[in-house]
Amino acid sequence: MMNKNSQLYDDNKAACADDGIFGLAYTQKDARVCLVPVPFEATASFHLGTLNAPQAILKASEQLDLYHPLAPRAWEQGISLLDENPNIRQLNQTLFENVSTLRNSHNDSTQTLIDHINEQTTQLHHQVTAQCTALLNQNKRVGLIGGDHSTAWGNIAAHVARYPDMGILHFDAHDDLRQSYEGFIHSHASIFYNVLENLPLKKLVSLGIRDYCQTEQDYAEQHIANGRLSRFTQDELNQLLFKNMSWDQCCQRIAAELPPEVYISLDIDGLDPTYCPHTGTPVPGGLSFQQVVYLLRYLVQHDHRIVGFDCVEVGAHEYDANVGARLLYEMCVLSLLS
Ligand SMILES: [Mn+2]
Repeated sequence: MMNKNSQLYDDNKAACADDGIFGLAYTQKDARVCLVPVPFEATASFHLGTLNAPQAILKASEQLDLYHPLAPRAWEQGISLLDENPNIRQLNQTLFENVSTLRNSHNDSTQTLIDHINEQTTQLHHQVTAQCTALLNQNKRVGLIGGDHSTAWGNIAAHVARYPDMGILHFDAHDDLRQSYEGFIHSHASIFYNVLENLPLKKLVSLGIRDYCQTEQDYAEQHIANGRLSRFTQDELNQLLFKNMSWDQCCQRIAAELPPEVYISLDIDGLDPTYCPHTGTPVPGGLSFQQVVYLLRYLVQHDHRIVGFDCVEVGAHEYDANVGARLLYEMCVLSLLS
């Protein structure tokens, strides 16, 4: 049955972000996919600006045409970007000032301030987890838009509870396996350490990794040995690709590591920074846009279901947001196929 909003949408008219993301006038109530913005990056360590990604992606989403070769009419099930919670942006500002104070100080009050930041980010995570859980309980598909990678926690925690057998496919230049970074337990560089330590996630498959430390390597080896982690570093992928393995064959190997239900955690810096020059921590030599799209489509064409996703670390510049909006749309549509 055609949704009333699909009758309002005219693909020969320029879309307007004022109507809603991708020019679609759905609300939380009538959309099957709900997108939760988390404008937060207080502990980001290099480029700033990813907290404005949800708004930048909304604006860039005007440019997309909605036809998708695997699911031309999937969008009629509805996609809606929810309103930002103004308290998150306020918290980001306050904690950002705390973090700046910390980075410039060398006295004994440091630990108290670190403890305060850790408490506040824990509360933020609880709040986002509750919001995502409530949406899943309404049978929505839930995507999260960061912010830095730490913001993904709430959506990941909600999905692991709802889909206990799911695996996570994680695109990133970094492992994000540090046990805190600069004292911040919820640093963007610690998201998957926290996931593996604190959630009963069965399988994490990380892809595109090319900037990591010895401690992360050791930690990764430990979880590769116990079967919870599969890791395709960029160097390992290059070894295959440069010696005549096709990307399709690589996708087959990656898909074989994943259970049928898959959550996508897309740190845009997994792509080559030519696609995301203003991301938080760009690293040259990453995946191409078409490799990422091909792999996502490969999964749904080979017995996998995309049950949830996040899109994080997108820089709030027009081009970065254009790339981010297109990958976000891809994940929205593919998650609607099941
Ligand atoms: Mn990351």
